[in-house]
Amino acid sequence: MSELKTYKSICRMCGEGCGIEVRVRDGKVEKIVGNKEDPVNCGRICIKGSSAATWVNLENRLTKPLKKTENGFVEIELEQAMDEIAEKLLAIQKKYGDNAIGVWKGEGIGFAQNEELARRFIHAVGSPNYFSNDTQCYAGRYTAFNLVYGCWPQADLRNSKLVILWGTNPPAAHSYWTQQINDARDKGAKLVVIDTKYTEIARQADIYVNVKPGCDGVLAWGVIREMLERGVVDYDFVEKFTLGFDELKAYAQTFTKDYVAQYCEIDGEVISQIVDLLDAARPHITSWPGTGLEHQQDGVNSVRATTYVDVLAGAIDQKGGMLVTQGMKINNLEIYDEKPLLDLKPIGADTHPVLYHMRKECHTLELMDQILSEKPYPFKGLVMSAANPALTNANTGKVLEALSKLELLVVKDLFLTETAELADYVLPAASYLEREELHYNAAGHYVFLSTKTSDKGLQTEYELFKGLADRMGAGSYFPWKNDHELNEWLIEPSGLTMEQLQNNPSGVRHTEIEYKKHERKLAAGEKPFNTPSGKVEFTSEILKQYGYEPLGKFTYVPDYIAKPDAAYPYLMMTGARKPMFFHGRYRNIEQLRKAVPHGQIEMHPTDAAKLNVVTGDRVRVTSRKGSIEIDVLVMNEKEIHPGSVQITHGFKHENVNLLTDDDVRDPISGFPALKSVMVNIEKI
Ligand SMILES: Nc1nc2c(c(=O)[nH]1)N[C@H]1C(S)=C(S)[C@@H](COP(=O)(O)OP(=O)(O)OC[C@H]3O[C@@H](n4cnc5c(=O)[nH]c(N)nc54)[C@H](O)[C@@H]3O)O[C@H]1N2
Ligand SMILES: Nc1nc2c(c(=O)[nH]1)N[C@H]1C(S)=C(S)[C@@H](COP(=O)(O)OP(=O)(O)OC[C@H]3O[C@@H](n4cnc5c(=O)[nH]c(N)nc54)[C@H](O)[C@@H]3O)O[C@H]1N2
Ligand code: SF4
Ligand SMILES: [Mo]
Repeated sequence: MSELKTYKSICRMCGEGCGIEVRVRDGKVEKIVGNKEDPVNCGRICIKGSSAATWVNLENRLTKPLKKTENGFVEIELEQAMDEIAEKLLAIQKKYGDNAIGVWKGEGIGFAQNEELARRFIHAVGSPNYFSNDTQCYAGRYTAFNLVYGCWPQADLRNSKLVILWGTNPPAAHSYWTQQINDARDKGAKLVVIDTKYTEIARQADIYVNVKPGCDGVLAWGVIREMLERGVVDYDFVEKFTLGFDELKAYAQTFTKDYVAQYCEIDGEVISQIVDLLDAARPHITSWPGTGLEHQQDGVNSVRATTYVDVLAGAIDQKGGMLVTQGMKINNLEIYDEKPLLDLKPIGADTHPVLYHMRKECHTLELMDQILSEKPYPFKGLVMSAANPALTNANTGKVLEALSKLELLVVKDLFLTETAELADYVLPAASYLEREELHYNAAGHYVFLSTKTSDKGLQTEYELFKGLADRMGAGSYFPWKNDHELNEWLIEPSGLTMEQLQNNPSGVRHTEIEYKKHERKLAAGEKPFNTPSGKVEFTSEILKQYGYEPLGKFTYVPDYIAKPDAAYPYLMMTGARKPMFFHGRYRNIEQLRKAVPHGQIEMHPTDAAKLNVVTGDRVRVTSRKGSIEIDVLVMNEKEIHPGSVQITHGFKHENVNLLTDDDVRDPISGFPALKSVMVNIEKI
């Protein structure tokens, strides 16, 4: 008799955290459907979510640790692999210094406890070098938001009356947001989309603005100027709760409609139309900047300028506005207070001090340079989990050279990825369906405990870090016997119990949502916002402290405008999301790969005519960093600017990161400008 069990859990095929129902037959995941009781996705899941049943059961899933020998990889036992890795890490520290090793957490395990475990581990063994995918993702926006509001806010989309999307395409990237935006629109909300491509969401917008890449800051300042002129400003909020309004007013003067229209190559009237919508909807306004802004040289300041629009409209911490997050009270795994290790020079903390100040994030691009130059100190050993930088980090050529130079590279993954191929040891990972973990939905204040739905006997993230720490003399930092004990300890301060979470797999609300907390705090004599001044900071005290311009000016003009190069006449954007893939992932799921089997370069019909190519033809794309061959996809006239092209990353044979620059960066976050790369294109 076969046995069927069903579990309610949380999907982690991407970072959205949709509720799922997992059907497990005889210990094997058989089918995944949406959990209708989940308050976030309300039962709907995407193609990646349902494909997980195929993904975790793929034939070539890693099950045994691999060790690289002269004859290639050989399988070894886990205990032996862990013993040898720990011994080598200690030997490197002894020979080169405690900071010669580091840890790198990728998107595959997300944020929350897995990120914190990696941070805890590396500090516990005496090195400050924690790296992650977040030096190309999220941390730029996190920095911008925190400089202004002192938190990473949440857009209360469902209750919003106006949604403004800056360089983000939810139907591809954030599926349940699309549902929430649709719910709001059913109640009359308006939608503005600002994007360099006529995306799925742009097609639905009341106003679509086709802005020139990297120029969103200019448009936002144009909107700010008009809001000030027309008095579309919550003066009461501005007066009580903001810092730097006079500087903002003075600077905005430059951004007349004509100036903005010319700079952004748009119709200036659109600014008045946006301000009309802002006026009608305020304060129930949500806006969201995506990677379209973050992956530009003016990323942090462009995002800051978009937040100024929300602040002036009075949307901060309003129902249907930008909510100031109240996280769940949990125990902190990080040990930065006890062991800051700043004297050991966290990599990138000197070149990008604001990022380090805000995020305690070392810089992966700086790491590559440091491995190669050994300056200011040698870096020799890296433990990486759930990342595939050979496909995802800017300037792949340098990534391959640097990672190959390490004395020890350990990669933990479900599959033998392009990065794992470079490793000295590869550790098979338990997937999210094979471990117990806490998940949070920040906008709704929900917490979920995901379940171990099946057990392949593979190592979890906690077991990796505990196992290494035990062997390296830092076991006291990992006293919990297993993931369950760890989770129990984590939630202790919340007042919730594991039983409560287990009995409510569709989520528990940890705190009621409170709006306008700044008013209560002001009355109680507390700091209304978690910034140095306690106010919303148009002019940032932290930036001032580090010698940057305090106001979010459009200071960092993209290279393609400031320093054009005739040898590379096309402007390439990269990384526009496809619903069936996730960065380097899921090309190994046949039904998804079939939908888009190869990478493609998307271009305007005019450019295609100039190059004498049609869809399916092959071209060579060359940048200052490298060259790839790729198929052409000619877009509709309206879909993309003439002169601009787009390539999605994550394809092994058409790896666009062979072309991206690692040295064209946002000066505050140090993020690479992945969405404006100058290239040449030739037919082959
Ligand atoms: N299916 C799928 N979903 C994902 C991911 C995935 O790989 N696949 N990745 C996840 C991750 S880690 C992240 S960080 C998020 C990212 O989420 P998003 O940032 O929403 O990603 P995209 O949907 O690619 O949206 C970026 C948009 O920016 C536009 N753009 C490019 N340059 C500019 C510019 O200068 N200005 C403006 N206004 N627009 C510009 C592009 O045309 C594109 O439509 O997605 C997450 N969701
Ligand atoms: N050109 C260009 N490059 C980009 C971007 C872009 O827009 N343009 N976007 C950037 C962004 S926003 C991001 S976030 C990064 C993401 O870059 P990465 O962090 O490299 O993300 P993935 O390619 O998804 O790789 C995740 C790996 O984790 C593995 N994995 C999945 N689940 C688990 C697990 O439970 N445990 C372990 N140990 N492994 C697991 C997967 O098999 C996969 O190999 O890419 C960036 N790269
Ligand atoms: S959007 Fe898709 S992949 Fe992401 S959590 Fe939801 S179902 Fe899973
Ligand atoms: Mo990301």
